[in-house]
Amino acid sequence: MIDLNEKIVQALNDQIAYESFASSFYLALAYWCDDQALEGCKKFFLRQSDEERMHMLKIYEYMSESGVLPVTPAIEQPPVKYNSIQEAFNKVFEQERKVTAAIHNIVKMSDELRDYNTLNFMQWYVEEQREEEAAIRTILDRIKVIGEGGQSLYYIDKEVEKINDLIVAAEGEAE
Ligand code: OFO
Repeated sequence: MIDLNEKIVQALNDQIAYESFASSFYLALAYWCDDQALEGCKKFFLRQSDEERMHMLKIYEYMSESGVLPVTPAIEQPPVKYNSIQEAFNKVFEQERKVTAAIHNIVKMSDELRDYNTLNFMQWYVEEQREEEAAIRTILDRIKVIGEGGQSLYYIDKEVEKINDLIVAAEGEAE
């Protein structure tokens, strides 16, 4: 059993809430995409929703292994509708930037408190966020290149599906 500082326990519980919200946020996005007939984007967001749940569960396990009872957060209502796919991905980027900032904050705190277990545990999240932000940046760049012509939504959806397939393949190789 590891002793966790109270501030770290609070920050980890907050992180559980952020990951839980991220999972619901992506689930809501997946079904907004379904409603817009954007099947590629739906796949991307469904996979992302599952990943965020897994991020959340990893923190439960870490806390539990450290002898701390994790707090299951209340469910916050994510947005239901967007005006465009561009707007949706911009919101996704904003959301991930917030999560990255929270993760970096735990890293900084654990370093200051010389909690090397938490510092080590959080490294995985630092890398995961870097990868997620990079994927979303790529999508936002493709959306810009494709522009707003007649069939742009069709091409955006295909591009997002391709990026999703690459992520799934890379995850398969990493296992
Ligand atoms: Fe993308 O939020 Fe988890 O870590």
